[in-house]
Amino acid sequence: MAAAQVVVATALVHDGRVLAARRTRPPALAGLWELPGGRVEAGESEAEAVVRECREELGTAVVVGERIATDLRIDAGVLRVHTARLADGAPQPRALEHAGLRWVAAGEVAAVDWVGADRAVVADLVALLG
Ligand code: DCM
Repeated sequence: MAAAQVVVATALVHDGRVLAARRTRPPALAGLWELPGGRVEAGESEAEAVVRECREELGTAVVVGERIATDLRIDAGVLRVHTARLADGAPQPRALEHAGLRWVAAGEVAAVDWVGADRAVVADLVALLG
């Protein structure tokens, strides 16, 4: 049996806030907020996937940090969260995938309407933001 598909999510931190992106699809997830990311492609490391997804979806260059939280089972496979910081360029919602972006402070993380998997990471994000 093939290994589970890995999906990376990016906890992109800047000035003490983490970036949340509002999904436009699929209908079940539209309007909910996520940590930007996507599927790791063949031959790609998780860190490389984080860099590529941030470039494609946000138009920004990032430096990847450590992995946080535990692996989360999702329909698509397994979700792994990596921290990152901005290297260059302000994030913009470039892809059709995101309707908006917001920078979320520690005290606001729990109140965000996260997609289900990302909701499980709330405590880790609060700890990360200090
Ligand atoms: N996904 C998620 N949380 C994220 C990023 C992705 O639950 N932070 C899920 C949504 C999709 C799958 O992973 O089911 C693939 O993501 P995408 O549709 O963005 O490629």
